[in-house]
Amino acid sequence: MALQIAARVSRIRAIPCSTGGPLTRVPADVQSSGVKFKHILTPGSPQLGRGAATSAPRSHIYPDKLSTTTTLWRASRGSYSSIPQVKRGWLGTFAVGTALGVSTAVLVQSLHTGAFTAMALKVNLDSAVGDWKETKDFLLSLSVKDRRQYYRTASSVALNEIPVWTPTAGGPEPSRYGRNEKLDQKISVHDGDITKLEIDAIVNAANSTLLGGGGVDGAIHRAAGPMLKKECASLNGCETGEAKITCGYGLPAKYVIHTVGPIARGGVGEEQREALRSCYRNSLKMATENGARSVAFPCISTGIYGYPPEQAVHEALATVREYLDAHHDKLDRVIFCVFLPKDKELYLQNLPLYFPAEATVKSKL
Ligand code: AR6
Repeated sequence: MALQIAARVSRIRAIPCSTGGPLTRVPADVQSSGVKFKHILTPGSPQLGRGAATSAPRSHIYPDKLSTTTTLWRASRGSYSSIPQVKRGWLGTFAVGTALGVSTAVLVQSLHTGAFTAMALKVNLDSAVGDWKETKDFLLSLSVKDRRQYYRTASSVALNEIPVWTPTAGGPEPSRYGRNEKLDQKISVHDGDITKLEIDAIVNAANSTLLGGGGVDGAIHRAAGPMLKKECASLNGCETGEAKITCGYGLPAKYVIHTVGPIARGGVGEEQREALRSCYRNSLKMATENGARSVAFPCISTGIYGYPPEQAVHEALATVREYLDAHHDKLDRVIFCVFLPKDKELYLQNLPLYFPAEATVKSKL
């Protein structure tokens, strides 16, 4: 089959080029199928200039530079737009397939890839117009490299740029946990904007409507673009302590895990403590159930919801430590993303209590 295609493609190449225009090199039967090979950039197509790894070949793609198989493969990766507009693209794929004597299986495959190429042309993460499910399926099918061209931010921070925790001596208080060097390698404290992290999942400190708000929630929705709210609207809200997952859309993070922290303006009791622990536990569970191996948390509830940060840090660290003890094989990294200098200080001060330098208890790993 590959040989058949190669033979047909070489027939295309063998036609003398009389006028120099790209389509003059394509035989009449292929031209009449409606297939154009020239790259088409439509409004809402991914921005050029970003995602250097995939943007270079985006213009002037002619058949004499691509074999049919690589055209289909590239289309299936969603990275190149070498097949034309939505309607003509699918019909064209059929017509070319027939002309080339390609099997039904390949035609079905090419229809699928044609659909994804059409999707690549349609994706506009600045607009709320369009089907969030299609957009989500498309974005989740891409590799990180291919997804970069859809980021709505000019700067992002990759996982390998975030250092892991190096245990320090800590204060006089003894740790209840043992030294576990493998777990230390899975912990980071990062100060900065969570919306910039190019990791599998970031956690959102949302409210029970899941329809956006202020603080980190507002920042995540602004950075992801309006499709995020459309998907959130389909989730029927979220209870305090629970977690729900969506696509990250225009964010460098693949997923957003939305959790609702307890409101603690009236003080912290066991109910608030347990709810905050549930936020961390359920978010990690949601991550592992969806194959997300790197997760970043903001300091849930410690802003608008008024949970004292010096108390919240203990619930966060204890829950993550216990989850990692039980599920160390399912996660590569948990990042505490701190936004305020005092939160960074709190995490660095308290991490030795939960991820200590000394082996006081025998490691389970
Ligand atoms: N990156 C990382 N952390 C951030 C960012 C950011 N871009 N922006 C703020 N923070 P808050 P809550 C930190 O108020 O207390 C919303 O309206 C911030 O410094 O965002 O759980 C929701 O819709 C603080 O440490 O969340 C809810 O109605 C932490 O994020 C309500 O606020 C959490 O502060 C939730 O309140």
